[in-house]
This record gives sequence, C-alpha cells and structure tokens, in this order.
Amino acid sequence: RSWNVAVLGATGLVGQTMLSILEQRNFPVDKLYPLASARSVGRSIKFKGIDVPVLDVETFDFSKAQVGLFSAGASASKIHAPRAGAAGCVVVDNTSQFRYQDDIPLVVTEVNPHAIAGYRKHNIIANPNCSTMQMLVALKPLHDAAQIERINVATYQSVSGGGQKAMDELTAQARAIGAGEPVTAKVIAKQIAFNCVPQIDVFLDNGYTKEEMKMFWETQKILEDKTIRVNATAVRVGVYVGHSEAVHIETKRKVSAAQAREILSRAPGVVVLDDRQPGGYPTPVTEGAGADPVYVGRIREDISHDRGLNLWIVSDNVRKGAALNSVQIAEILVKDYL
Ligand code: 11C
Repeated sequence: RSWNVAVLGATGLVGQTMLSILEQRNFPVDKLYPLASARSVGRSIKFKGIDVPVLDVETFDFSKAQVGLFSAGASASKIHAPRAGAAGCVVVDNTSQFRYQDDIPLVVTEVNPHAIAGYRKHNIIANPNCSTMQMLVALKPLHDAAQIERINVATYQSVSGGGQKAMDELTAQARAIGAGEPVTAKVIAKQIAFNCVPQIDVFLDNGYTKEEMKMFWETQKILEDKTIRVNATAVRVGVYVGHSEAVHIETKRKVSAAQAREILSRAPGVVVLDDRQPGGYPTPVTEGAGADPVYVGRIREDISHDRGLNLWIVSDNVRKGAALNSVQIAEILVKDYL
C-alpha cells in the first residue's frame, strides 16, 4: 500500500533532499503534504514533476498523514511532533529535540534498526546528528567484532551542516576574497572561506561544544553501551557538502588493519576506499557529496596504542547524515510496523 507523507521544512536544504530521496527510492507516497512556516506559504515544491503547494504547519491536520519527516528545527519539532504523533502520524524527527529522551528511539538504519519498535509511546523516532551518523555506520561492525572502548575523533564538517545560510556565507566570503574586498562573518563565528573553525553549535560548561557532546551522548544511546567513551573535537571547514572525520578507536580485542578492512568491506552502507597511494582515499568533494555510502579510508594500526586503529570516514551530511537516514527509517517503519 502507499502512505500519506508530511514533510516539515519542505523548502529547506534537508527537506528538499528528503523530497528528492523519496522520489529516487520510490517511497510509496500516496499524498504528499509539504509543510513549512507561514513565511513559505504561497510557494510550491516539485515532487515527481508536479508542483505541490506548501501548507502552513500551524494549521495542518496531521490525521491526514501516516508518516511525517520533520526537519524545520528543534523548536518547530517541539510543538508539532507531539501534535502529529497524537493524531496518529508517526514522525521521523531530524532535530535534536527528542534524541536524548529515553522513551524515544534514536536510529541509524544500519546500526540499530530494531530500536524503531520503541516508537509507539510517542509516535516519534529521532534521527541522529550527521557527525554521529556516519561515524557509527562505519564503527558498528568493528564494535561487534572487537568491542570499542574509546573513540577519539576530530571532524572536518562542511558548511551545509549549518544550512543554506552558511553555504551562502562561504560563497560570499570566497567571492569577496577573490575580489580583494573585506570579509564579513555572520552565520559562522569566524571567516570560513579557506579556513577551519573549531566551533560547531554552542559551548557547554565542560568546555566541549554541543556538537561534540552530541557525538558522545548519541553514540552511547545508539550502541546501547554507556561504557563507550567518546572524545570529539568538531571543526567547521570551508567545504560545501560532505563531512569528514579522523577517527581513532581503542578496542578491547586487537583488530588488525587487514581485519578491519575485511570487516568494513562487508558492512552495510560502507564503501572502503583504501589504496595506500596518492588519491587512494575518499574526500568529501570527490566521493562524499551527492552519494549515499559512508566511505572509509586510511585504515591503519595506531603506532601509539596496542589495540588502536585509525580510520578516515567521509559521507554526505545532508544525505546519510540527515535526509537519507530519515527516509530509510520511514521505509522500515512502513514495511515492518505500520
Ligand atoms: C552541523 N551537525 O554540521 C550539524 C548539523 O543536531 O541535527 C545538524 C544539527 C543537528 O552543523
């Protein structure tokens, strides 16, 4: 059968990608309801070649839809996801609003699809943060094989993680620099063009940023293991799409680079690109952006730790990191639960 699907944030970067992924994967959509704030009413979006008018989320009757894909920010989800859930529309929420609530599942489809079963209490399933998502797609099979005890990660996150405004800021700054004009930084705290900025989201009391702590909280919840320690440094870089991560893991049982390569070559959602020669590794621009897999390269044993392994993990943060995983959750939901 097919389903009525509401997409909240339909005019935004992730919402637009959700719509194109629903189309590409031929998700069984009966009626599509693109939703947004009153500001976007009057606009329309294209779905399967047809113009569909954008509706005001404030007045939308969610009993008309069975599935909701939400990506319009945490404050919109806070109000509308419980309202949708109570009306019988199961929400896959791509914001941080419900991720840390014990009775709401947080799901990466290759890692803990079984957790979807917990949606019934609130009719809400949370979609993780992009930087956690790609890391765990690659680390779960290694965790199963050798039990990860500690993760050290430095991220290289693209500006699309900050939305269209951050992408536009990178363009404006690159143009200004090219023209020899002064650079202004508004969306990102310092110049991002041709630069690296070690701050994503707000600072917390412990000195980590919220983006860094999301990787800690979400990893423990998704892997269902409160003992895994995650030490993250999240950095914004002047790349449009595709997050990269230099990941160092320490495992209980030693896993060699050859074993890791073999395990990852069979892992769902993962593509290993690891030739030890110039260019024999993934980058966000050449492999990540626009593609579905999580790419892993630079797999090598850590010369500073007996049971340490290094990996370089690259993926499209807007696709697997947000829109694709949301649609994949919805696919499992309608197939196995609704
Ligand atoms: C970034 N990870 O790259 C963020 C974007 O909690 O869903 C996604 C924020 C979130 O800036």
